[in-house]
Amino acid sequence: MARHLITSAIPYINGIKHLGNLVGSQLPADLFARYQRARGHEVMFICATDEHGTPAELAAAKAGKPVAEYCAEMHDIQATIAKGFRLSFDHFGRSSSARNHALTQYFARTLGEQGLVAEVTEKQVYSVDDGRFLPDRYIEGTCPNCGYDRARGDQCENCTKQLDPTDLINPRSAISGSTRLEVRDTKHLYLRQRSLKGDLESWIDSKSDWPILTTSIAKKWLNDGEGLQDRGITRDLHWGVPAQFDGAPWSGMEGKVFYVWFDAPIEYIAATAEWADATGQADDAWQRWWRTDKGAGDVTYTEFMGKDNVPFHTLSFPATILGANRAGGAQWKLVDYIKSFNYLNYDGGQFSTSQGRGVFMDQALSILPADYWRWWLLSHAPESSDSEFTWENFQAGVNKDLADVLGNFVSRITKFCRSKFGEEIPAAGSYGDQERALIADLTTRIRAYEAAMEAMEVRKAAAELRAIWVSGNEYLQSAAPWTVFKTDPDRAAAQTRLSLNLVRLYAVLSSPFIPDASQKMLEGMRTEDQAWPDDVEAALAALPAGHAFTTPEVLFAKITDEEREEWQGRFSGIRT
Ligand code: B3M
Ligand code: ZN
Repeated sequence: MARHLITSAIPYINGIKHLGNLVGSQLPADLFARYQRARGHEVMFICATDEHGTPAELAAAKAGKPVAEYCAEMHDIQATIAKGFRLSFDHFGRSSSARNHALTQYFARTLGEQGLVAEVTEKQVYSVDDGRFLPDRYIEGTCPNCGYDRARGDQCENCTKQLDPTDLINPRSAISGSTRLEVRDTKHLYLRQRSLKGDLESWIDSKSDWPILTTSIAKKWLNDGEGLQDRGITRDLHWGVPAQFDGAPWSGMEGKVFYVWFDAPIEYIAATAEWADATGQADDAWQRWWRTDKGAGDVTYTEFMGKDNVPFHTLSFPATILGANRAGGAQWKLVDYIKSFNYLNYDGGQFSTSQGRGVFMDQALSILPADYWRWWLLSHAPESSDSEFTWENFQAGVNKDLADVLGNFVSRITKFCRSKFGEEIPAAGSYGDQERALIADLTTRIRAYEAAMEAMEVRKAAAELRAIWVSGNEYLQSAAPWTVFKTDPDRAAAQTRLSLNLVRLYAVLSSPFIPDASQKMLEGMRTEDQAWPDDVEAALAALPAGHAFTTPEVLFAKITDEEREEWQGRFSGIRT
């Protein structure tokens, strides 16, 4: 039994995620976690909400709520939606947890003790009336380029020009509107990543099996232009992990917090500690996943994320780990494999949270069950390039693969058996050449499916699974027990016995993609036997003659043209 630590990028707290976010990290991570569990391995699957930083503060202010209250509410909402999509996290944590505060401060202090943290004084805009420094995007004013009067300190939304806050004409605070702004000195902590460049480079070079998308982004940031830069890891914000603790090798950080991208990946570790706390276990329970000096040496750690998150996971977070490991005490686990994704587009444009464009996770579940979305999204995952969601394509994929192929197979064979032999596996007859050919074909395909799943080739795995469903359908079509029954009922019984066993086999193989339908198939077959088909012939004898079943309800309803048109219209606009 192997041990798999699996993390999905942790979604920002400010708002409900869209389907593009879902397919870029949480959903493929869930697929992999479910697959590894189905193969009998020990899995720790972790996700959380990313609750710090300016976007969280701004969203809370917009909602008119204290930020802690806003985050608690949004966390519950995201957790409920994740359950709706059957995301099987062992724990869905919160980056604002006490565990993450403690671990973030621990890492910063340890890095400091290794001489890897520097104090840097910078100039930043201070709002006298707000009593705080303003991050660039908290400053608004008139764009010097186009005259737009609500340009932000980092960029003008109207003409897209990148700006410095000092470029703005008539600058004002986006929080209060106050124009009493001053440029003041402020001190921040910097992680000296440049002195970790050698370690990072040899570590990345040792990962010859990583996807090109992952390594190309990592190398670009490592070597482009001036190369890897030291990085500010504190901010002048109120909400976050305070940059202060006992025995710190620096002072003057009062009122400052760590930068959200410093504490967010540490939350992968902290969420595992939160899991141990929530399940009443001691520290070794989570440390055996994360500390190689505490038994994590045999853990395989895989991270899932969208391509925009790759630099933080190939450089920043590993720099934190490599630097802390230099201290020689606790030895933290580095990631073994990073699976990254391109973008999913929506109907001729981009999904956009800020513009409310596309289908959001709660909306998706309000019109169709999770399996429909899971199947379509995973079978169209944006792996080698960006991919696109269109309603036509969605309708076609669901109707063809789920309704016509899988759903039809299950319904046809169970109904046929009920009408001719009753609701139990028929005993008569034996298998011939056609069945042996099917078993050989399925064996080849199942091994290919396993290989694609192990390699996290999501689309390929979906294609193999679909081919496995098609094989059964084609067998049933050509065996035609409904015709054979008229002349040779025993032969028809053998064909039916095999086909009903295929239903159980499909339930087992399909469960990482469509867990609810798989459950229905198992319930229909009245079995809890979810053994993986290492030996296909044996797997097709799992339900013995005489075993009773219940003809299941329709597994997948087809999407009609009227529904498609209605949804297309409903989701063409902007969510408000
Ligand atoms: N919250 C960005 C995102 O949701 C960020 C990921 C953090 S992973 C540690 O895409
Ligand atoms: Zn402008």
